[in-house]
Amino acid sequence: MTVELPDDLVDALRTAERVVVLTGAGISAESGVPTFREAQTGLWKQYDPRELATPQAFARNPRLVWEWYQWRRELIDKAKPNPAHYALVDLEQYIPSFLLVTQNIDGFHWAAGSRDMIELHGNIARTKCYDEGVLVDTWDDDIGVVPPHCPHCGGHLRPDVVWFGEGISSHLLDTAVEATASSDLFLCIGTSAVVAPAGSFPLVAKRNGVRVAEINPEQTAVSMMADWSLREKAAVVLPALMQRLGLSSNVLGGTSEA
Ligand code: BV8
Repeated sequence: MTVELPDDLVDALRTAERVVVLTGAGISAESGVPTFREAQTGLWKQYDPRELATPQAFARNPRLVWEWYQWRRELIDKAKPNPAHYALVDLEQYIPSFLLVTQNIDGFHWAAGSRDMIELHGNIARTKCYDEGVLVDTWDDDIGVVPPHCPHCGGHLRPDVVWFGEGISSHLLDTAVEATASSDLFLCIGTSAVVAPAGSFPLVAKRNGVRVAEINPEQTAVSMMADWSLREKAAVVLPALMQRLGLSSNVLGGTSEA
């Protein structure tokens, strides 16, 4: 599929020294993982993710929230990174100073090979004790105890993700904001930008005179402020951008589902 790429965006990428990329659920859409906007399926159809991804929901019904994350883990385990994830690995190797900030908890960027990255909202593959906050790798998986209990203190285990209403590590936040403010170019990919504080990063870029490119099939609040707004899927645009830059090694390793 051919896609129109603005020459000045390609030139900006060619000459950029420092690039920051923000990704959201949309970059994993072509891996088959539903975004937060899309209606959930099956049993979970009746729930709004933002109602389940909260400490209050877990306090009210820990079993329901734990099982929702188990369902999502199974979805993610069956899926894999797509060409958009691999294209960002190419870009990381091409740009002198690069930082990927993802809102996603699916681990696909790391699996694709990204390393200069921040998982702002945690990672669904990690589990921690709700009470102690420490990561837990193994626990008694005796059937019927859902959520499982922490082997140290007996409290509930929970996914190591940031729920709505929970704070984000100030170190990660400061790193993301400082990198954004001092970058030459900010790419905003597959996010509705409605969730704070990540959704405000494009504005941080603009306020610091950094040009912003958005890749999203739909218009978002970022679209009006973006210097380029590419209304297209990430797994189509990113590989095409990399090929214009003469980079396409990793992309061939990606899936061909785009
Ligand atoms: C914080 C982990 C300080 C969990 C996530 C009132 C009370 C309390 C809090 C608030 C409040 N009002 C605002 C807040 C702050 C709150 C917030 O933003 N709420 C929202 C609902 C308004 N934020 C927080 O609480 C954050 N912490 O602010 O701390 C604080 C503390 C206490 C009280 C106040 C403030 C923590 C936020 C982290 C939440 N955890 N994930 C989990 O996943 O289970 S966020 C979660 O939702 C996802 O990780 C994801 O990041 C986010 C959804 O956003 P997107 O990634 O953009 O996904 P979405 O589906 O929305 O959009 C997908 C886009 O992709 C679409 O635009 C679509 O067009 C596009 N797309 C589709 N296909 C493609 C594509 N693009 C490209 N290619 C394609 N093929």
